[in-house]
Amino acid sequence: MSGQSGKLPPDLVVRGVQIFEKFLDDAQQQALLEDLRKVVSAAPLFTPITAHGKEMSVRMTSAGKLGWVSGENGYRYEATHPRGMAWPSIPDSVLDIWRVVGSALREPDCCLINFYDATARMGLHQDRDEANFSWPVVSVSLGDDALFRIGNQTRGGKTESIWLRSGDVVVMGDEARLAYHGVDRIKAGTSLLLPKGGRINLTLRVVT
Ligand SMILES: O=C(O)CCC(=O)C(=O)O
Repeated sequence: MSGQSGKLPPDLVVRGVQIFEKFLDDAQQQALLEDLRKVVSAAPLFTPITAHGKEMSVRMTSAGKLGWVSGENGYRYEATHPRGMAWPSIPDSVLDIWRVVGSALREPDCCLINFYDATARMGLHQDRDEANFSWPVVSVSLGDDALFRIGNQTRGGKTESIWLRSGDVVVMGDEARLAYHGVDRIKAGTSLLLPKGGRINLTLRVVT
């Protein structure tokens, strides 16, 4: 079964990863940002700690039934924020994106919100803490440009990189669902969306 609706053709496909360029126009990005501000005020950003005890350079929080957390007990989904409260609901403006490029059959359980300042990055990894890889992962970029690296289904080998810009949406499904991916760098000052600069990435996943 493929969770993808497959209705809208992507602008670019790199190793099976679909890229919808400027999927969100400026007004939609601004509206999304307003919704995310409410999420972050209810569930503040925190600095995750890796399984090796190091601070990650991104700050993060989540919306949805489950949120992604990390620490010495490993990487996992939890029903509550590290401070104990339930995660806020995923805003409709976010779910609308999922319904068009992800799946109309089921909603995501988790919307992970990553905030990158100009020095933050994310190492190459697979998204594999979910139960069923037939559902796609959908990711949304807001703010400064990010150099996004796409690898293979297994660690190592050649990789390809593309710049993701504010309003771009990426879908990793089917053969690309378990592709290694990461963010090598943020190009500061490339977007005016976030008043203090930086980049927000939303990652939508079906977890259970
Ligand atoms: O920031 C991005 O574009 C990718 C984020 C990501 O890979 C993740 O949260 O697992």
